[in-house]
Amino acid sequence: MTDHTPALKIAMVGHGFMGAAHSQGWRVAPRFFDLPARPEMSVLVGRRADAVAAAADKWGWAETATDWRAVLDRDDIDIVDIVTPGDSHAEIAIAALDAGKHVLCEKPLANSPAEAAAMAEAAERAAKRGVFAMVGFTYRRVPAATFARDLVADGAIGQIRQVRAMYLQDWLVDPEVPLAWRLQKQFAGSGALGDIGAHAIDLAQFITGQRLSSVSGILETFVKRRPLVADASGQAGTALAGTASEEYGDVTVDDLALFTGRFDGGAIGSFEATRMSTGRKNALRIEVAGSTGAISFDLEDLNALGVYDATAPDTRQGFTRVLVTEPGHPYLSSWWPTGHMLGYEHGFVHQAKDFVEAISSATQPEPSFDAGLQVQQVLDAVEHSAGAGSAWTPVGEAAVTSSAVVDQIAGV
Ligand code: SOE
Repeated sequence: MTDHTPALKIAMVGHGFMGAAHSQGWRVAPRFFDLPARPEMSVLVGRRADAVAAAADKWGWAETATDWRAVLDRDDIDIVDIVTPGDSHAEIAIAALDAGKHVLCEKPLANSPAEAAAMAEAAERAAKRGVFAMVGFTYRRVPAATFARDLVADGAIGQIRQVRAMYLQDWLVDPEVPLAWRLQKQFAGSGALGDIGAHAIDLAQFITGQRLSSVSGILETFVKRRPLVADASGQAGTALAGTASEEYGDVTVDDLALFTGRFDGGAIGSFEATRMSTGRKNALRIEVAGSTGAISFDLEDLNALGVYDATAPDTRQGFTRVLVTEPGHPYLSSWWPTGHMLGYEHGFVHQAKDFVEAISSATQPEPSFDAGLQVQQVLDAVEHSAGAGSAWTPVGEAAVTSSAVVDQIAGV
C-alpha cells in the first residue's frame, strides 16, 4: 500500500467478543497483506458511551458513537461491520445496505429465515449498485479448512459419502454461568444450534461443496434457569457471560443440538453442537469421508489437517498430519516461515483481507447473505424437526414472508 491507496472507512456496531476479534482483523490485515484499499477503523458504535469509549481506546478505533443510524448518514463511512447480538442484525444491515454501505455481518445472519431473507433481498438490491455484503463464517478462512476445501474440490478424496461435523464447547456446564444474551431466544434466536451449529453447517457445506437438503434433529436444554447478568456493561471485551446477580431467569434456548442431514450431492452428515461438552473448549471438528480418501480438521489444532489417501499402498496407508504452514497453503505466503503457527485471530484477518479485496474488485464476497440465508433455513429446519418428533424436514420450506419482516423492521 502507498499513500495513494484509497481508504475504506469502517464503522463497527457492537463491542463484545466478536468486536475484539473483528478489530484485530481490521488492524492486522493491512500490515500483512498488500491490499488494494486501506481499511480504517473510524467509528466504534455502542449503546453506553463509557463502555464504547473504553473499547475504542483499547482496540484502536478513532471515534465513538452511540447511535448507529446517525453513522449511516455519514458520507465518509464505507463499511458497516455488525457484531451485535442477532436480534439487531436485520435492522442494521438492511438500513446500512440501503444507505450504500458495504456490510459485514456476524453469524448467524439473523434470528429467523424471514429476517435472513429480507437481508438477502437488501443485499441483492445493493449489489446492483456495487455495494456488497458478507456474513462472518470465519472458520472457512482458517488455512487448514480452506486447504481441505481445495483438496475435496480437486477430487483428492473422491466422491464424498459421509460428513461428521461437531462444535464442542463447555462454557455452560456450570449452572451458575449467568443468563447472557446467547442464552435468550429474543436476542440470539437459538442456543448452541445457531451460535456454533451454524459454523459446523457452513464449514461442512464449504468443504464438501454440497448443501443440506433435509434434516432430522433433537434439541435439549439441560440447565433451565440461570442467574441474571448483574452488569450489562460486562458484555464488552471477550467475556461470554458477564457477572452473576442474585436473581434467576429462564434459559429460552438449547444447550445441545444433534441432527443428521442429507446433502444435495448425495452425502449423509451427522452434526453436533453443544456448549455442555465437558472438557472440550472450542472443538470445531469435521471429518469428510470420500471414496478414495478422507480429511479431518479440529479447530483446537488449527494448523494441521489430517489427510488419508486410500490409493496409497496398503502398507503405507494412514492419516497424515499435514502441517498447514507452507507458503503454498492458503493465505500462508503473507505470514511466517514454514512451521511457524497461526492462531484463532488469523481467520478474522483473512476475513478482513478477503472482504477488502472483494469490495475493491467489485466482486461478490463469500459467504454472501444468500449463503447466510441458506444456513438460517437449515437451522430453522432442525428446530422444526425437533418440534415434530425429529421428523425428516426439508430445508428451505419454512414460510418466508420477508416483506412482512421488512415492514416490521421499518416500523410500518
Ligand atoms: C460462543 O459460543 C462463541 O463465541 C460463538 O459465538 C462464536 O461464533 C464462536 O466462534 C466461538 O464461541
